[in-house]
Amino acid sequence: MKSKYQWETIYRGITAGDRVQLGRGLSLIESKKEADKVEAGRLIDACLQNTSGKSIRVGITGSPGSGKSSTIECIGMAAIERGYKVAVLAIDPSSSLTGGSILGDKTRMPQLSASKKAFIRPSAAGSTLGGVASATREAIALCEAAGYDLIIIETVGVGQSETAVYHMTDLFVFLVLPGAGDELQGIKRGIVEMADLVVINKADEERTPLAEQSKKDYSNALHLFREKESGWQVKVLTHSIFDPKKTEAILNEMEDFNRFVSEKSFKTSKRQEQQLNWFEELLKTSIIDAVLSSRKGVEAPFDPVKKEVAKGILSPRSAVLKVMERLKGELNL
Ligand SMILES: Nc1nc2c(ncn2[C@@H]2O[C@H](COP(=O)(O)OP(=O)(O)O)[C@@H](O)[C@H]2O)c(=O)[nH]1
Ligand SMILES: [Mg+2]
Repeated sequence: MKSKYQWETIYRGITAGDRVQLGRGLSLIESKKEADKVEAGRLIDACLQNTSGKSIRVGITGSPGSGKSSTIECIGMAAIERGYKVAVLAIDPSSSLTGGSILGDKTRMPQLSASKKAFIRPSAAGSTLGGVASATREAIALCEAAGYDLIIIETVGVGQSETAVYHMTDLFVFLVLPGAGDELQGIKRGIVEMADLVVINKADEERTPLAEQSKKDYSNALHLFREKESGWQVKVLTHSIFDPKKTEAILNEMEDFNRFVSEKSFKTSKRQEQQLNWFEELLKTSIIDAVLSSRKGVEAPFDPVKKEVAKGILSPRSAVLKVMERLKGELNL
């Protein structure tokens, strides 16, 4: 079966700024059809040649309801004022598992949705977080080839998607609510440690004093964390979607960060590392798939081993040794 997509046409459209072709390109990279996968690969290779070192890739995480989408609307519109083209992508593994995708978030971004300088795409479909993350990385490449130079990725689901987004962005923002200091302990502490910028959102009305207190608490706590490899000093800012000055301050901080990591070439080296990790992750899942998944009517190469493991004849440890021995032999490793 031939693919109904033609990568060169899509690529030409994307680089000419044609949003319809960008949308088609994104559908192509998510397609599960074998014929499409070849076209998709060519398209991504071509787009990767075109990704811009100038772009800023921003990941935004925070609990549901903390105001991520609303804040992205503010930052995005302010960035457009400064001449950026803004792409907003979402990662939501929970919705892709059930087959749905977050469209509701678009309603939180009415101005961006209407702007010709912005492109909003709900979460990629996929059956695993790894799959969704990989599709999102490819989406970043397509958007950059289309000239979008501020790419914002919102984590929608909870859990591991934060780490996935951290590994595909230059700048990681953690959005918290006033008074919610729990983040400084337990599992959330790991996310605070990943952050390049902490934003206390909804710093308005009766929450204003509490937001200022939280800002102090976070700033103090951050001093105790290990310094960033790049030497970047993580700041804590307050924000309210009703205060454009605060939005401007966030955008300034993002631009400062971008200058800082660009000058010291940390941005390039981090991106190269991320590319390699992405490759290794994909390779791992492909190898696992090839080894473990059964094909229709045909026994997968290691099905007999699996059966022995299930029955308790072989321990998982011995089974892995056996599989690896065979793989190494066949691959000459
Ligand atoms: N007062 C106030 N409400 C906000 C602010 N930012 C977001 N909200 C509200 O918080 C709710 C959740 O926002 P949303 O952007 O959907 O959060 P998300 O789930 O993190 O994307 C919405 O009702 C927003 O209007 C803010 O700065 N101040
Ligand atoms: Mg949202």
